[in-house]
Amino acid sequence: MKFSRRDFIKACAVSTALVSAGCSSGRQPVQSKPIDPTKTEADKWVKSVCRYCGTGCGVMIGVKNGKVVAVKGDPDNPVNKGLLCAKGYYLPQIMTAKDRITKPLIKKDGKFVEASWDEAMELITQRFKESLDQYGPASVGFYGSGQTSVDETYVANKLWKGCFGSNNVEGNPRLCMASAVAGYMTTFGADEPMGTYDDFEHCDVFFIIGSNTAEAHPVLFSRIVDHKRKNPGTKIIIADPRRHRSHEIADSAIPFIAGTDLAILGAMAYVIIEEGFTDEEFIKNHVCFSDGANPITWEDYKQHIKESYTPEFASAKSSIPVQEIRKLARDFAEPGKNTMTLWCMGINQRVAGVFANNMIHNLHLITGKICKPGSTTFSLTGQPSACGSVREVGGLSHLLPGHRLVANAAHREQIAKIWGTDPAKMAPAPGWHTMELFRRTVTGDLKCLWVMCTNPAHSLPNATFYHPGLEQTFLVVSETYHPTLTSKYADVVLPAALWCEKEGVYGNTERRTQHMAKAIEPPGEARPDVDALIDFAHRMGYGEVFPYKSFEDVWNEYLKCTTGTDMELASYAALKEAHGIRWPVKDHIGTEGTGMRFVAPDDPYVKEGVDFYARPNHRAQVFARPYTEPAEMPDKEYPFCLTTGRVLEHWHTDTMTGKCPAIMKAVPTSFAEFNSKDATQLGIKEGDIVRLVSRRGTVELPVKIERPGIPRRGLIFATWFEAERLVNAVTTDAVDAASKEPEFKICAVRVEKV
Ligand SMILES: Nc1nc2c(c(=O)[nH]1)N[C@H]1C(S)=C(S)[C@@H](COP(=O)(O)OP(=O)(O)OC[C@H]3O[C@@H](n4cnc5c(=O)[nH]c(N)nc54)[C@H](O)[C@@H]3O)O[C@H]1N2
Ligand SMILES: Nc1nc2c(c(=O)[nH]1)N[C@H]1C(S)=C(S)[C@@H](COP(=O)(O)OP(=O)(O)OC[C@H]3O[C@@H](n4cnc5c(=O)[nH]c(N)nc54)[C@H](O)[C@@H]3O)O[C@H]1N2
Ligand code: SF4
Ligand SMILES: [Mo]
Repeated sequence: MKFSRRDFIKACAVSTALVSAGCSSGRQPVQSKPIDPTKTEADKWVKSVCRYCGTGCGVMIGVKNGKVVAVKGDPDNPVNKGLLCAKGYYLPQIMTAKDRITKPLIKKDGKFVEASWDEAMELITQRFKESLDQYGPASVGFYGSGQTSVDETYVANKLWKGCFGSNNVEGNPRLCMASAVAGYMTTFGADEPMGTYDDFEHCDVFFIIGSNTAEAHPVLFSRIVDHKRKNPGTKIIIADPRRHRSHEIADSAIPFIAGTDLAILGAMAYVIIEEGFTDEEFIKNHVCFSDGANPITWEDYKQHIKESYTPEFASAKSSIPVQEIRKLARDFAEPGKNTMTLWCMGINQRVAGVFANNMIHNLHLITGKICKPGSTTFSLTGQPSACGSVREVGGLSHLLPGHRLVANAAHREQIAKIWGTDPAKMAPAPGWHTMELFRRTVTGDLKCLWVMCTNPAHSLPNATFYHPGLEQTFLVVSETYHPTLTSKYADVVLPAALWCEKEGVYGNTERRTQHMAKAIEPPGEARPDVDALIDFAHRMGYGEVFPYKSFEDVWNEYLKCTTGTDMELASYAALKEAHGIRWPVKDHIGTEGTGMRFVAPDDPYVKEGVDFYARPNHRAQVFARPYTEPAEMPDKEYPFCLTTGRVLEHWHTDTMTGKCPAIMKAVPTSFAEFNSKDATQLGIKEGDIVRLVSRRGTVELPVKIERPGIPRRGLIFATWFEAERLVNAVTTDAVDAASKEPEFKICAVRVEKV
């Protein structure tokens, strides 16, 4: 008998949350009991954090005879209170996979041969030195990840920006959270959500747009489900062009045409203004208005909305009837109710991603549904430490640690002082953003690139265009497995210690910084990534400013970068003890940290009431943003819209979840999911193979019809975890002008039968 995805989820599902919320049985995404594959009692349990998503579930790692034998939810962690999803429970299986690399590899005559660490590091050092001498600082880059530990990005950032004078430090959060960062920065003057998961339990209306929370943030979804079960009046509205698992608890669905969000969000503002749902007092005290370049008035903004976003216009663009748009706005703005908006990649991975983020914040600001428990704008972060290790550490080409900017001379001075480096060495101009960095591998301007904890040959949009660049660049890949699509292009592959084989710190979506203890030894000669970076710094002649003997040493230096900033972090001792602490910590010593930001008494920087202190005038900005189309909409030649995304079981490029037999049985291959009417019209059926063709490339995928989700007509949903079926050969690398985040969520394709 074939083991189906349904069987898999059934087998994992112990939680009653979804069932009691009235959802169909057998599709529960979370479990409350550990699966212990070996049924062996562990010798010891080590406190840590799940390796995967930005939810940041606390885990207890069971160790026996130096091996991880089980993982269970940490009952004392307030994030998940003991729950985990299937990916969390199967973590032990990723540790021992056959393709773990245990020795450095060097490519000689096109073939990988094993080498000593010394030989590998000497080669890297020689090539970087040559490049810096001949071509200058911009010729060397670092491409990191929201899955590294804080110390790893911190050390790389310091070496590149502080010592080499190169701001070409980027990471995969550019593909993911950049639009959310730019949205928070422009609207509130400060990055990261101001609310926390605690808001879920106070919320009356959840507006979920462009997030498949049930599959991508399953444990958070279970908290929402639980809350709704206890408070049946809780409304859940899901706006998404594809019906997915999260819809099982939805009270209403807004299945608009992909790419037309701005019309919906703008028309919601229209109805809110027209029907008098605005909070004039809040606006008067805490809000200002901008057209993107200059300040405007509340009246100007209202005029802009009136002219640009009538419900009729939105209806024509999105296909949602005017009355439904009006109802959506009324539900969102209902007086006396607390409203939260949750969003993820459906909003961020768009060429209008920053505008969409601003327009979500706008709705909360003009209705005053913000800065109250259960009323907030809450962008869901994808990776476990995109916030902690990249946004906070400053691991992007325009950032410095502690929410500072490379373009700010005072910020450069402050950081150079802590680093013990020469501020004059630091470049004032931001480096190349991710897509530009990889484009420069193709043009040959970037000579050396170090890739750590990410798989860009697989995960970049329009990926095959960049493969020749990876081939010709001197490429160092720090990886746990080999081969991956990226490591194949490497000149040197460095074997990395994985997750609990090293100590570390992650920072999750709700500003919670969490310590992860080392539980076991890495296999063979694999080393923590940070060790390789510190070794490299010494070989490059900067040993004096990299004197660290322990993880704690790195943390203590980084801590100085956060002191006195809006993101003051906790001491190392406190982190080791706690089940996560939310910044800013400041006076909240010995507690869980700050709950809601910008509000007294939670936020230690606010004396009274609400204060958007991160903006010079202490007011959040409402932006008048023009309607903007995606870069590529369907046309005669490419009549379908392709969107790409996730399933619960798999993680990104599948290097880890692909090691779990039960997961592979449940979801063995990437697939293209069709609306049944489109399938009939195309003459294709379940299981057929189709070729998706875009202006950039092709991919062949097996067809699924209206499962696991239901895309609206004209939309195809494809998963992209499989290396053999490279969906990113098809996607577009068009980017948002401000955030430089690519539009993974929308491109035009045609369908060919194979
Ligand atoms: N199981 C699992 N969980 C994960 C991950 C994983 O790989 N696997 N990865 C993590 C990471 S890094 C991330 S970034 C998150 C991503 O989490 P999500 O963003 O929730 O997941 P996706 O499936 O990428 O896309 C979300 C939704 O965007 C919708 N969408 C497509 N086009 C549009 C549009 O035009 N407008 C709107 N509003 N929506 C649209 C899709 O229909 C889809 O339902 O997941 C995190 N969690
Ligand atoms: N089509 C399409 N493409 C997308 C997206 C989409 O929605 N659609 N989403 C984008 C988003 S939001 C994201 S975040 C990216 C993610 O894309 P990637 O970051 O490229 O994907 P991962 O598979 O998470 O890659 C992590 C790599 O690090 C390795 N690894 C694991 N642990 C360690 C470690 O401790 N050290 C080292 N050195 N290596 C380690 C893993 O084996 C794996 O190869 O993909 C983007 N690409
Ligand atoms: S919800 Fe995310 S953090 Fe929690 S167990 Fe699942 S993958 Fe891990
Ligand atoms: Mo992501």
